[in-house]
Formats: sequence, structure tokens, C-alpha cells
Amino acid sequence: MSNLKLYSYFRSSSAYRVRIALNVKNIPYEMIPIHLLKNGGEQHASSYRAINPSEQVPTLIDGNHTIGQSMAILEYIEQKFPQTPLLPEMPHERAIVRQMCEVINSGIQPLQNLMVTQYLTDSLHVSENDKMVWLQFWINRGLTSFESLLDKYSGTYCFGDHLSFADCFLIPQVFSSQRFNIDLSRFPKIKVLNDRCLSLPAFIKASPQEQPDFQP
Ligand SMILES: N[C@@H](CCC(=O)N[C@@H](CS)C(=O)NCC(=O)O)C(=O)O
Repeated sequence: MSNLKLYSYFRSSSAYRVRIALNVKNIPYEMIPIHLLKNGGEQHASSYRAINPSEQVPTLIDGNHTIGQSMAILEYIEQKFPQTPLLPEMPHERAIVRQMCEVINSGIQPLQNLMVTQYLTDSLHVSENDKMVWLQFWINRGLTSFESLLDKYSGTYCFGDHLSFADCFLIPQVFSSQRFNIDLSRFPKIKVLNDRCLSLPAFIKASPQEQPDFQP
């Protein structure tokens, strides 16, 4: 049984990770949209800051528990809802899956995040062109590292033949990368895995264009 609420934004790659994991595990949840741009960003409203002091989505509410940070949320739902595991059995295998996630979680996403790009533009007066150079540099660097890990560890999915947290992180990152005109042909394994995952109902249902707050 579950009574989960997820604060989300259709375009947020971090919220998209959580939507995928909940869908793979077939856990129903209520989605509460937080518009990251409207009125200066609803994530900065004091009512939302009280829920998530980072002023970011996602946030998961489970009864009295309020959890921010997508990695912490994934770990929570993995332990609370062990059906369709998203971590392998062995400690060293789990460590590799988490390594793959962190390549994106700490190596790419923070450098492409809205508040960073807004800071580049508003405070450092970086041109649109230079901002794109920044984004493409960090994304390409991270995806290159992810592709090397796939050479070593992938099978049907990012790690072996079972879906894992790594797939929950990769597919949203590919979505963001495409927004910033990354040439995916440089990353053949990532491209194949992205296409494969995006054919699965859990991933389709989690995708930005399927969200109730989607805007083209
Ligand atoms: N490490 C955080 C990152 C969360 C994050 O950066 N969320 C973005 C959307 S993907 C956000 O809410 N940005 C709002 C802003 O930058 O103002 C997580 O994994 O949850």
C-alpha cells in the first residue's frame, strides 16, 4: 500500500528519475507540479522551501516523512518497496551502479541545473553561446565517462541484464542532453540503451511529455 506524493516538474531530470523508479515498481503516487519558471520559480516560494530547503524538485512525501534529493528518494523506495529491485545483490555490484549514478548526479546535472545557468546569465553575464559551450563541455565529459562504464558493465540495461538505478539516471540525462544539442552519435551504447528503455511502459509513463504539467 502506498500514499505517496511527489513534487515534480515535467522537465526536471531529477524528478524524472523518481517517476521512473516508482513506475518500474508499480507504486501509485500523486504528482504535485512545481513550475520551475512561473512567477520566478515556484520552488522558491516559502511554502515549498519549508518542504525542501534546497528549493529544488523532486521531493517525496510518504505520510509524515519528507525526503529530498533523488538519490535519497530512490534508496528509500528501494528499501520500502523491494519488489522489482533496482539494485543488484552483491555489494560491489551495488557500488558500481551507484558509481554510474554519481557520474550523472554529481558530475553532470549540477552543472546544467537551472540555478547554475541562471547564475551564469544573470550574475556573470555569460553569453548564450558561452553558456551552451559550458553545458556541452560538462555533459560531453560526463557522458564519455558513462559510456566507458557501459563498455565494461552493460548488458540489456546499464548494469547487466536488469534495470537499475543507473537506467533511472541515464534516460533523464539523455533527455536533458538533447535539450542542449548533444550529439548522441558519440555515445553509441548510451543511444541504444536510451532507445531500449524508452520502449518500456514504465519509462514512457514517466517521460516529460506524458506528465500532466507538460508544456511543449
Ligand atoms: N541533487 C538534486 C538535484 C535537484 C535539482 O537540481 N532539481 C532541479 C530540476 S532537475 C531544480 O529543481 N532546479 C530548480 C532551480 O535550479 O531553481 C536531486 O537529485 O534531487
